[in-house]
Amino acid sequence: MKKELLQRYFVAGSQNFPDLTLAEYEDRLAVMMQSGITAYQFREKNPALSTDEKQALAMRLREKARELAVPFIVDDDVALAIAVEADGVHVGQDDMPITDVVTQVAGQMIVGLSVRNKAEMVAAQSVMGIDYLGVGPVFATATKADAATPLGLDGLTTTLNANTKQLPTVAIGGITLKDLPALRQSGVDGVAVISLLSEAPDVRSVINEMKAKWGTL
Ligand code: 3NM
Repeated sequence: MKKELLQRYFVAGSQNFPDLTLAEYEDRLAVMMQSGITAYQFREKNPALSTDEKQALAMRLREKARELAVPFIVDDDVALAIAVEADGVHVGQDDMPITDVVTQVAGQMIVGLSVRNKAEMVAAQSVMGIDYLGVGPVFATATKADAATPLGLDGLTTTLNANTKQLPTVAIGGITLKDLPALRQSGVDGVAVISLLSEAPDVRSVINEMKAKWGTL
């Protein structure tokens, strides 16, 4: 996996765009994919969608992502990731066990795992087949109801220091534009965000700011 794809990783479902119709949400995502997000994670948690509607949405977004050459990663659902021929799947510590995930799909698609602290980072080092690690929440976030205690920048550094295999890493949780220089300095390969982009009045300009603040790699 190219670690550059973690630079501007947009995570979202239609629940993060309560003011948009589903069609408008799909159009907004397409704009983001054209404007420089480097990966998209399908994290659909809208209770109004049936299982079939969710799969159909995943399929449409997957096709759009393919057309625009943006990696399409499915959150917490290996079966859906396989069904829509996703580029990857991402799981948290409380989702399907990472060992089961790598058994099913490692080598065929990107495998991402969330780690919330140093102990989880240490444990992740002994699992073969993980392609990247999400680390967070770095800052307090209102977007994920059950997010763990924020690491802060010091906690992030401590956690990254335990990444002895030097797997690619992406920071997540409460990230805003002003945090980017410090996060770049921490050594993470990129930032995963929801509200920074889902609540942006002008997504193109925020993505351009993200590019400018991260610099060219
Ligand atoms: N996962 P925002 S924090 C989806 O810590 C998610 O694993 C987290 O949203 C984790 O950028 C989070 O709006 C929410 O804070 C990120």
